[in-house]
Amino acid sequence: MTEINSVTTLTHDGDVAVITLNSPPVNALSGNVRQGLYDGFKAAGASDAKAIVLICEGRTFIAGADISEFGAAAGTPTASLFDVQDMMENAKVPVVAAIHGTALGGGLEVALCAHYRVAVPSARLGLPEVALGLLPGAGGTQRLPRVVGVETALEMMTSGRHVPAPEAAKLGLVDELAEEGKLKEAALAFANKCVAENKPLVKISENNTKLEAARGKPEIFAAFRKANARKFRGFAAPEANIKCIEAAVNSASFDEGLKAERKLFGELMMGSQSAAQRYYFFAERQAQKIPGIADDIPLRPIKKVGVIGAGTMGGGIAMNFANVGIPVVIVEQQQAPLDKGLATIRSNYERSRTAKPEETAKRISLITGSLSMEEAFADVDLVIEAVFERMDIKKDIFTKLDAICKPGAILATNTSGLNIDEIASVTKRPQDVIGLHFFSPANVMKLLEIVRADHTADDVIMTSMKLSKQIGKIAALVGVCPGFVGNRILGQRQREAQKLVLEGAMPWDVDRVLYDFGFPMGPFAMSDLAGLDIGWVKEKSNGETIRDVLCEADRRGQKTGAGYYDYDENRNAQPSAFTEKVIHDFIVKSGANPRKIDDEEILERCIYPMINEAVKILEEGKAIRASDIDVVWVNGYGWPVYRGGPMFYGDLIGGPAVVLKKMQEFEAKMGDQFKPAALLEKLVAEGKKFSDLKG
Ligand code: 3H9
Repeated sequence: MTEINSVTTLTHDGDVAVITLNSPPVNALSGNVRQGLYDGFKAAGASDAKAIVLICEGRTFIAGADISEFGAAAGTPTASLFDVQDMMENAKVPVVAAIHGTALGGGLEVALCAHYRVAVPSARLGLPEVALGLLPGAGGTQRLPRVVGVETALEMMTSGRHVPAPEAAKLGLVDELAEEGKLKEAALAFANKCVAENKPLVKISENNTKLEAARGKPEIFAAFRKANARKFRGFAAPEANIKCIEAAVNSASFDEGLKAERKLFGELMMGSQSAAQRYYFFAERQAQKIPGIADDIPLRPIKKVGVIGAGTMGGGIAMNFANVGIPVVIVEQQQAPLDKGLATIRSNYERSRTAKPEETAKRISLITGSLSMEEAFADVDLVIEAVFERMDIKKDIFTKLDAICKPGAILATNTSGLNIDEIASVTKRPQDVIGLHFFSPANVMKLLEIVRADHTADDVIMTSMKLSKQIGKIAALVGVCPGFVGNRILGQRQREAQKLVLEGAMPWDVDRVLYDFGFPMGPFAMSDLAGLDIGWVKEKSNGETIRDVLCEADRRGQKTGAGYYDYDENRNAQPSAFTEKVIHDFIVKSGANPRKIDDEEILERCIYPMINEAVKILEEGKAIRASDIDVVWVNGYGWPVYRGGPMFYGDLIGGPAVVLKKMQEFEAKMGDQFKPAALLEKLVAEGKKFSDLKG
């Protein structure tokens, strides 16, 4: 065995040279890895090997370029990725990439420079750069369509989807599927076969057949853009990816296409969107790390889950666990709501069709119902209460759970704002009590706020964090305070949106500004969708608010064909003269003069107080770090990921000094609600950024 460098070895197995990469955690293409590959291929090429296999150790094949190197100061000069690819593609003997885990981004781009690819069925291949606000910058945009065709390349590159190896084999990306656990043997056998059969050294860059099929057909691209316009709205990277594939089709040569790719890659890399998306990639992973709790702390096994409440929330929560094979028992007080809840779960599964019918049936069978907490919860490892938001009811439930559940069971509440310390206080085991705040619909929404109460044990927190990953959620650990992190910040935006309307802006002006910022919809459109009558009581309504008047006129949102907006039969929204008059009358009645409010003020009034509130949350220790706040807002509230989250955005627009100045200006004009956080002033005094709040 020759040690090429600290992450690369070269061995020989008969006629085959084997280059093995081992750079945990994911064999990303750091300078060291690139140099190891370059030197490894050089040494293998200089040996008398008749074929070369590239294989990786650890959990995965190369998962891409090393994202942490992007934008960082250049270190010691090393071989570039292009040098490595050149060496592979132009090797004089067949090169076989042996793929397990994931071959992503630059990893797949390396594999596409091998002459052949062998993969285990569990492997996944893809070009997910779009999710980082980028495009494949190492020839992937030119090679992928040459293998899979233009339409598939468009879909793969703009979605970033990780394609399972069996599908990749059908697409021509993988030449042979190996038996699971026998990758090396299969790759060696394939390499020997190449030698024995004198197989050609396939260079993808030289095969234009699939591109020619799309030449002179601009309608392919036009149709793709049109079909995905909504999905791509606001993002720069999908369009740049499409342009690269167009360049592949229309360029006179591979190299000319590569030049277009280089140029567009550089533009994206320098832009703020990719900076935000790359930041966000690490933010999500950082959120899993809890200072003061070891990552390898022994976890509590969660083999069975109980849920209290078969409503929309309880049902959605239960589905998350059944989806990963964990049995769930739901308890309700009455048979009728239990039956209704279970029926809703069944129909949700049948409607969503995300799994094969037999898998769907299995998931449904994992969710059972009961009318008795005593019977259902004696052996559960985790119970999640999802009932009506009333402290007395919750306390009653937790008193019972304390008596029923086995020692060590985690007792969780899904409250979206009640004091969890108070709930825990009725039990003799407050260390086992935690908040698991799911967002509605709980089987769909990615965010999970994990709420640490005063006495919550470390292993309960870590078990919840790991469990959230298992059920496909993105979690952030927050502290007990009204609204926790997400809703507390939302409260600021909602308040300002309402106030702006009472000063002269129309709901559709506010909505448009926030929509253009990148939110999926503004607060008034959102109210119409959810129903204006949530929490509205007809008998008590006395026209005190705009909402009261709209509901009294039976304008209760989309479901009644009117709310803040008028809706046609296809639920298309139109500004409403009725609403405009209601607002006008309110302003006149208050004795104020409506004023023209420009878009800039709308945005600043909605966004700056959110940033200020986030800083207050950090000041009070209710979130660990600034980036956790961004994880909450991107995942749970539709903050556009290409703007990173409220904290990243705060730095992008000039940092704490700019936000402080604006808050002071608003405070002087409009009072206490805009009082700057003390920590905001401290950050400015110390010349720090929001991103410096790292916990
Ligand atoms: C690219 O390739 C550009 C090229 O086209 C052109 C170049 C010229 N770099 O997610 P996990 C870390 S762009 C650096 O928790 P999993 C991650 O931060 C890249 N670090 O594990 C974490 O660190 P820590 C295209 C990376 O099993 C640890 O590895 N590729 C990278 O749930 C474990 O990660 C991608 O976009 C990286 N590329 O999922 C793939 N990847 O433990 C990005 C991971 O300190 N990666 N880390 O927190 C992924 O999608 C997932 O990490 C993967 C594993 C599916 C691989």
